[in-house]
Amino acid sequence: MITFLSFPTQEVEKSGMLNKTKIAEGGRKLRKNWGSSWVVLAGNSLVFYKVPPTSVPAVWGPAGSRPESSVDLRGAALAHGRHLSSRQNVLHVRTVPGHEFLLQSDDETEFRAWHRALREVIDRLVRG
Ligand code: I3S
Repeated sequence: MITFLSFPTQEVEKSGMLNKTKIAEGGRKLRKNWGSSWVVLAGNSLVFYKVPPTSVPAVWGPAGSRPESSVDLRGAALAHGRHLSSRQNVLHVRTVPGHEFLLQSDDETEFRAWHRALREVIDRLVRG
């Protein structure tokens, strides 16, 4: 619920837990550091939260909805990341400023759903 409050005017296309690691920042390669995030795909952004909204204690209030980071998907490239990791079900996203990250799910159905949702949003953003 808190997540939805963060996107009052944008439809949430998809949200869920994914494993994530950043592999490049502004074109500069980074060492992998896999961790799990609650990921929300809405508008032209992919937004990362430390925890899913249901596990945020109510006492935290609005601070609980503060994202860890977000990514502008306009002009981004999306590909399967099989050549970049030994893990199964990895997606590779590269943004226009040269930030790159991998998203991974052990659940193949969930992986396919993320792949489809991201592809649709990125293609729609290209069409304008
Ligand atoms: O592509 P790499 O660099 O072989 O990825 C692995 C390493 O980053 C490794 O860390 P150290 O080099 O600090 O030991 C990670 O623990 C692995 O998870 C990385 O590989 P996968 O295949 O899980 O993305």
